[in-house]
Amino acid sequence: MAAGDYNAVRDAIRKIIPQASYDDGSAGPVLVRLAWHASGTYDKASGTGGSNGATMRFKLEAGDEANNGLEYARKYLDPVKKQFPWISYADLWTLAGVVAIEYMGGPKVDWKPGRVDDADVQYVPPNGRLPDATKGEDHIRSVFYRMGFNDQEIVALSGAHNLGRCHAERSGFEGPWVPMPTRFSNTYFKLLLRSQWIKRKNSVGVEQYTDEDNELMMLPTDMALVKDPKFRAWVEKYSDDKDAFYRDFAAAFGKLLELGVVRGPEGKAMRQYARAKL
Ligand code: DDH
Repeated sequence: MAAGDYNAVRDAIRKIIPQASYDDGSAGPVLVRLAWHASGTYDKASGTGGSNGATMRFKLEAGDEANNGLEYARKYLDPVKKQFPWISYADLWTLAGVVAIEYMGGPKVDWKPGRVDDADVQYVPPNGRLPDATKGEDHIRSVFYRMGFNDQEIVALSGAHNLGRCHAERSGFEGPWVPMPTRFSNTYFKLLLRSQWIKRKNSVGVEQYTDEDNELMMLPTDMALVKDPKFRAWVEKYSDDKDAFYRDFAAAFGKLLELGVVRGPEGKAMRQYARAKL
């Protein structure tokens, strides 16, 4: 297989998405979360964090409790890496998110290769940069503004909770947000606005919001999106206008994967050692 044949890599990723013995028969959602957590450590002010360097290869970052469960995503991608040893982990993890979104019926997200795995353990960003689901709108803003996102982009990105589920043993929360968690859609926004959400303790004693039947859930941070008037305006927009959501999600997710990726003239990412060193 020719080095640089990203279409062949995309095909191989599509093949590992159906996983009969895993969540809802699909590795798609956890692959999306891997791409997001690999990128969402970015800090605009210092230029540190982000997908370049694939620092989640190191225990120090993989062990951040926010990353619990992402070992499944990395494990599913191992055979793809073996098949295409020339692709960097940083490119593979981000590309897998993009392929999974499209596979599950979501929009096409622009993706560019060129990330490198040159970072060593000293480039691991501090634990705790990813959002904490027990918190509210101020916390959400401080985390996403740090990356360089605005309110509209925050809500668009949050629409990824149309996919997948929470696992008590990973995050303390449990259950899916929507009835079809392996189909990309704007149902999450519709449910946020239309359902009666009841605060309840789940099976491990953690407070979350559930529907009347206790089948679907919302995190405290999800509820903050309807409580805060500025966020809520975007939730209403994306609930009514699926095309706008798909377009804005694709733009914001594409931007997320590029955070901190500084490319040289040939498109290959360069680590800005002086700035990035923590
Ligand atoms: Fe999320 N997310 N997320 N999320 N997320 C969880 C699962 C998934 C927060 C907390 C959690 C985004 C934003 C936030 C996905 C994608 C994205 C879980 C459950 C928690 C907790 C983990 C587990 O138990 O396995 C919080 C807080 C925020 C926030 O914005 C404040 C964003 C921006 C994305 C994105 O992809 C752009 C996906 C997909 C999942 C489902 C994973 C799975 O295994 O299924």
